[in-house]
Amino acid sequence: VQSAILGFPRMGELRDLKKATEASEDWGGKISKSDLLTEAKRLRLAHWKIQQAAGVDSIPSGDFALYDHVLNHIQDFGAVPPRYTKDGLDTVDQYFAMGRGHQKDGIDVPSLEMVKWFDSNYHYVKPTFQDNQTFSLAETPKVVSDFLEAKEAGIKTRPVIVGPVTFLHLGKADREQSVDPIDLLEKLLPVYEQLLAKLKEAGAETVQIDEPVLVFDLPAKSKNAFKPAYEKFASLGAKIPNLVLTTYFGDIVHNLEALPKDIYGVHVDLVRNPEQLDTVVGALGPKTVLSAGVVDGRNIWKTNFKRAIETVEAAIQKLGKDRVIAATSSSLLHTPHTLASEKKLDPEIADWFSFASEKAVEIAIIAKAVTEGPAAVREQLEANAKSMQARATSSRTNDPKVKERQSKITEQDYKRKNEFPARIEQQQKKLNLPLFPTTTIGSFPQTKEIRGYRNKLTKGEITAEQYDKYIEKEIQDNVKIQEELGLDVFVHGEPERNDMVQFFGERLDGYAFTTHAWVQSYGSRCVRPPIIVGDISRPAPMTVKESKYAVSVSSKPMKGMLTGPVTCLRWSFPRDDVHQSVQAEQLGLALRDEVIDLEKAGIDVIQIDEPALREGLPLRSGEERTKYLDWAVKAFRLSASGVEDATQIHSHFCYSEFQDFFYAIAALDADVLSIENSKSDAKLLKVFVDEAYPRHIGPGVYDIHSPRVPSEQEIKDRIAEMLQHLKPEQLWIDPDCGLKTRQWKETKEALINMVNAAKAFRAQYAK
Ligand code: THG
Ligand code: ZN
Repeated sequence: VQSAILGFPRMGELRDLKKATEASEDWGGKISKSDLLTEAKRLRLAHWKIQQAAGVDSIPSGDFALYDHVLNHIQDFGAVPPRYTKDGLDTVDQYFAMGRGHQKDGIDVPSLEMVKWFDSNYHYVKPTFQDNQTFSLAETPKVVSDFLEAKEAGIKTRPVIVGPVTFLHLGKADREQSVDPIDLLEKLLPVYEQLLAKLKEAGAETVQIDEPVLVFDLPAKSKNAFKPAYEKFASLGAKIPNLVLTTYFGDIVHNLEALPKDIYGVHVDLVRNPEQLDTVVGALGPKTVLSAGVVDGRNIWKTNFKRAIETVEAAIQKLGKDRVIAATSSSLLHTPHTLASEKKLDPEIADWFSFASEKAVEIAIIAKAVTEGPAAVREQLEANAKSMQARATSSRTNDPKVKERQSKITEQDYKRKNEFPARIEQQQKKLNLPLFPTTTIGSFPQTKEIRGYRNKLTKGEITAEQYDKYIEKEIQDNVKIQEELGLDVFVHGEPERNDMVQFFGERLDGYAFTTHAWVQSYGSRCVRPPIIVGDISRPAPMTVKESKYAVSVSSKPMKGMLTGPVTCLRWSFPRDDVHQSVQAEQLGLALRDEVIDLEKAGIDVIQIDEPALREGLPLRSGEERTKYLDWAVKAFRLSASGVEDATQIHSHFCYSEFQDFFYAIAALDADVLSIENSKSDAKLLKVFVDEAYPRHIGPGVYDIHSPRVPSEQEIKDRIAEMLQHLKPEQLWIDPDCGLKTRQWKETKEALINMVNAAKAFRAQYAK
């Protein structure tokens, strides 16, 4: 039985790739383009060597990307929208222009849209097609050159490509185009043929062809596209490498008709959906190999060898040793590079973890155990069983006080004292806000100086008191700026926070946090998810000190800022030994205490952000979704409902697709919702009218993801559009999202225009 890895993290041990891209010509200008490419090459080689040394049989190539692997394909297949094929942009410039926009040398093109990769926290660049789209293979496709690069270094790899149906299904028509991407299949297939032939010629025996869209409920057109595509590939016989059609993040039992029968291999995720094994095996062609994903590519827990081996052996029982591969469940892209960098973890807890480099060793051991028998790896199996046992019985995972409290939750705990109409009256008495109140989403620019101070604190170069004094000064400055801008509801600006989830993880019991465990979120941006290891509770207030200080220096209502329970859960590495609903409930209770403490400290407006609520939605519709929404909404309400009617609860979401989701949003019962809206059609707001949504809403009036300053007129136009759908007394005026990643200059300019626009409408409606 061979072992296989589906993809490896790209950033490197110390986020080397991030540092190199951000320092390269277009970004920072500190290193040249060729330095960047050299560094990328060094990283690829280093990562292949890690997997080779671990004893992995199928090592991926072509999974590397300077920005995003789907973006690589856009270039390799010649699917670059015309606005990026400009003179003066070489292929590297063009690549980054699509990823992050390009504003230089008289060229001004925004980036392509970026969206979440399935239900993960990774974002891919959306393929964007023209009505007259053509495709052509790049002269040196990256997936071919990477394969050859590895070969030259003496490492045999298995190239990874995004499959044709997935590539099209995940794409969209460009603006003002109407093409249905899936209709482009016929045009696209010849380019896949060429690419696969090229890979064969280069010496590739097998290619991993990713078709993860098979885990979705596919529209008939996409589902039916598999047959012609894979029959075409099958007809090419030995002209192309063997193909392993790869799925992950879900089961494929509802799409088995789409599975090609005469394909070399099929990969399924047996960590997420172990129950699909028998059904999938039953649907395989007579010779097809099953790649069994048994090492979790989405989480950091040490693999339970006993369980993984049993799963692989169950497959062998049916198919025989020659027709089974032991693999990671998905690419390891979603896990940090190596546990070896974590010098500060408690050894008891570190023994439970396994990051990408350690998972490479695991999958090789599992394959060896089933190939040669357990005796061949007896020592490793014993050590693993010991770790499993230690974690299962550790007092660190289990807090009876938390469980006791959970057992005492009543229906009343999910409910505010009164319904919205009574609440808003009380709130308005206290807050005395004008029509069209203005506010921001919470964070203000995180300057180099702020990060510098935090670094110094971490390194012990300044004391906690010095740091606190500095933070107070920052808060005071933020308040002063907001006074000058004339905003109505202030925020303290969150200078004391790193990431909105990491910050809370670091302050809660039941969490472990790391120093180097970065995971790519998009492009060069990374997050360091904290790890939920045990029952969660709040040992002490987490945000009260800063908020209280902010209130003391402010003349206007101050909004307290919290990350909601579902987002804390989704953007952490969750436990795999208790259901996520249990973890969300524990977070809900911990945050409830924080909300009540903020209220006691005189914070009259409290925002509980849930930007990750939607991405947690199970990928297929049906019972799973209903169940998820039920516990997710309950966790939020648990956190928010402990306050008096006069305390105003806000929530924020970073997306605007409410169609399949409206009831959940409404069920949160937040007094005010701020949502992303600046890039979408204001028509989307119609759902709030159609459903007679009674509460307040602040659809973002400008896009904060770009440094561009919107004019007052643009914002006015936007507000006017919104007022076609929403009632004036319901409408708040705010930006799309937090301002953390922006510079102060553009932030102030944009907010001045925003406040002026709001004032203009206020004057108009006062008449
Ligand atoms: N936090 C977490 N996940 C997220 C977001 C977040 N997922 C979705 C969205 N927001 C992704 N956006 C970002 C935006 C900025 C950064 C990361 C993800 C970022 N990271 C810093 C970097 O890479 O330089 C490092 C983080 C830090 O400085 O603390 O800027 O907000 N969990
Ligand atoms: Zn947001």
